[in-house]
Parts: sequence; structure tokens; C-alpha cells
Amino acid sequence: MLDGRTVSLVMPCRNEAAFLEDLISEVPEFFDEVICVSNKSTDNTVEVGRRIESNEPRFKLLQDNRTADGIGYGFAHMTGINAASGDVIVCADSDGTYPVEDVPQLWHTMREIGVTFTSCTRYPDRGIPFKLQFGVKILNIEIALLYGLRIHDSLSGMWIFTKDVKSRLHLTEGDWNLSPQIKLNAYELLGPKFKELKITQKMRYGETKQSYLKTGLKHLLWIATNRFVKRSNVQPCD
Ligand SMILES: Nc1nc2c(ncn2[C@@H]2O[C@H](COP(=O)(O)OP(=O)(O)OP(=O)(O)O)[C@@H](O)[C@H]2O)c(=O)[nH]1
Ligand SMILES: [Mg+2]
Repeated sequence: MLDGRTVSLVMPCRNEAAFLEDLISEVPEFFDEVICVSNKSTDNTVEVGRRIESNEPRFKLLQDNRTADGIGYGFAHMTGINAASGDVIVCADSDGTYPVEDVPQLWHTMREIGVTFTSCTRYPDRGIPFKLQFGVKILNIEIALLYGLRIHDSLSGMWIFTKDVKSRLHLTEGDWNLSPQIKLNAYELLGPKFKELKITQKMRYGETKQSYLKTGLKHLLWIATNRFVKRSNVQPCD
């Protein structure tokens, strides 16, 4: 609980069996609920998740096996967010890179400045490899030019938002593009109640499986296409 509000943590998860128990054992007490959504894991993520469920009452392992071009990151998030019952919802990867322990401070800042959706930015951070910094920068510029949103981290995978925002985000992207979509939809919906707040990324548990160039090019295309496709179901800012 934070300030009398219940808090849910939603994490997409594919093939994270080796570190899932460690990760969940470190989830701070203020989270009332932890929902991990596996998508076509080929290791024993699901079995490990079932074992954690029997020891950790806050933990639930869900499965969503839909994919778009083999990726289910967005589908997993949609399922997890939909299932989350908290007054405040925190989304973060299940590879240990996002500092979920910083949520109380971030939430405090959100309340102080009257924000209902935060995208947690990893940038600026000189420690992040140049090719990733460069790729994210190009997407940030594309978003600024096409949407008028100045953002430092178009691909951050950590977001904090309130329950009332959840049902109005109208998420549809099943692959990696859910990440820019959630930010753009939140910004369109909330205007100044959308804000980035700085976090410091941590080292990943395990090896990366990400194809940075392929994923980056797909983002570049999606961000442009989305700008000119009618987004009739996103309500304008309050
Ligand atoms: N459910 C689901 N989760 C996924 C899928 N692909 C990746 N994930 C999870 O989504 C999170 C982000 O994936 P990562 O592989 O870390 O991608 P990334 O953060 O861009 O790259 P890294 O530099 O390797 O951290 C991780 O927690 C993965 O377990 C998928 O297709 N389905
Ligand atoms: Mg990651």
C-alpha cells in the first residue's frame, strides 16, 4: 500500500525461469499484488511461477500466448494490466533492470505535481551502450516531430499510473510497439498529467535476447504509421 492505495506490479515474462524466484523475493512489501504474464516461454518459467504462487500470496502467474511476429510483450502487458486490481499500477520488465523499489518516491512526486501517468526514463545515462542511446534518441526525435511530445526515453518499459487511467489507455499493440503506444496514448489522453520521471536502470538478470536493430526499425515505422492512422478510440485530454 502507498498512501492508503493498493499497488499492483505487472511484469511481462518470457524465459526468465532462472532468475524469477530471486526477482520475486526482492519485490518490496508495499506491492499488494505481483502479476507475471508469461508468453510462450520455452523454459520452465510457468512451473517456477506456479511454485512461487504456492509460497507467495501476492504472486500470480498468468499466461497469454498470443504473438505478433513471434513477440508477445504487448499482449502480456495488456493481460496483466487488465487483471491488475490495484489503485496504482506499476509495469516493469521481469529481468531486474527497473528499480521498482523506487516507486514510493516516484509516486510521492507524481502526487506533488498532480500527474496520473509516469513513464520512468532511463536517460540521460552515459552508462547505456551508445547504439541503444542513439536508437532511442532517433525515436525520441520522431515522436517530438510527429506528436509534439518531448520525451527522453521513448522505449522505457517502466510506467506508473492510476486505476482510472487504465481503462482509457486503449492498448492494442501485441508486440514491442506497446511501449511507445502506451506513452503516446497516455499523453494524448492526459496532456500535462503525463510526465517522465528519472530512474536509474540496473544490470539485467541473464543474457539479452533482444534484436535491437530489428525492433528499433519496427518502432520507427510504427510511430510514423500510428500518427496518420485514425485513433478514434483514444479520448482527448481531460
Ligand atoms: N510475455 C512476454 N514477455 C516477453 C516477451 N519478450 C520479452 N519479454 C519480457 O519482456 C521484458 C523485456 O524483454 P527484454 O528481453 O529484457 O528486452 P529489452 O529490455 O528490450 O532488452 P535487454 O537489453 O535484453 O534488457 C523481459 O522481462 C522479458 O522477459 C514476450 O514475447 N512475451
Ligand atoms: Mg530488458
